[in-house]
Amino acid sequence: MSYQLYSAPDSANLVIQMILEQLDAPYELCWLNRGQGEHRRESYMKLNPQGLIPTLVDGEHAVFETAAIALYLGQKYGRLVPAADDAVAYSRCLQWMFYLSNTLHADLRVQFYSDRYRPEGTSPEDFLSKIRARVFGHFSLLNDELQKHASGSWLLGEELSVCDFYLAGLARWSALYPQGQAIDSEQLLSLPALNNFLTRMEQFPAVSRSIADQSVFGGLLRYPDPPDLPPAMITG
Ligand SMILES: N[C@@H](CCC(=O)N[C@@H](CS)C(=O)NCC(=O)O)C(=O)O
Repeated sequence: MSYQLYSAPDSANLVIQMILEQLDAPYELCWLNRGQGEHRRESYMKLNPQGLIPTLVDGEHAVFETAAIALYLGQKYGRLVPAADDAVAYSRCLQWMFYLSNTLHADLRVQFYSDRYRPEGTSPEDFLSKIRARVFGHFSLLNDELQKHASGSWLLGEELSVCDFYLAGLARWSALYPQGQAIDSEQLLSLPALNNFLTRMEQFPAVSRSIADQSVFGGLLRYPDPPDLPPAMITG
């Protein structure tokens, strides 16, 4: 039976789609029109009470939060997540998934939707510039971690994991959104291990196929291009 992945173009569902592709798992994309507020409709909020995208439906079971969905799939297939009885390796995976989710992704949401978070009286440019610097700091920390491993390896070391697909998506969006005011690609790619990591991630068919499904006809992870769609379909 196919999983149903509730999605919007170039939204966090992209991470899950890349993982489903890498696992060769059957799925269908259920597109929500963000411009028309379909993610806030009662029927969808029964699946995801936050009204956020993505949600994965597996038969009777619905899971939300990108990191939780990724871990669920990895555990179900016994791939891309270390076995839970290897406590050390599993804790490393959780450590980076939490960091990606509750530090990097959480701050990226402030970058994407800065008007929702900006304190009254603060200049929009100053606020955005501070949050971009914070986000860049998180990527620097991840670059340091990647640099600790042998070249050709991944965030957890030798084994490719769900963390890598999450990091790839976050790096893509950080240099794209908000459009025209995101982190400069050159600055991001000045982090050498991150640049090398993204170059290698772009080679996975799971990555290129999934990004193409977002109506993206140009750059994938490094120097990313936005979907070729009206802005209302791809912004908050
Ligand atoms: N912590 C959530 C964040 C998901 C998220 O930010 N989704 C965005 C799309 S990328 C969204 O639904 N935005 C609509 C909104 O915030 O109103 C997760 O990881 O699932």
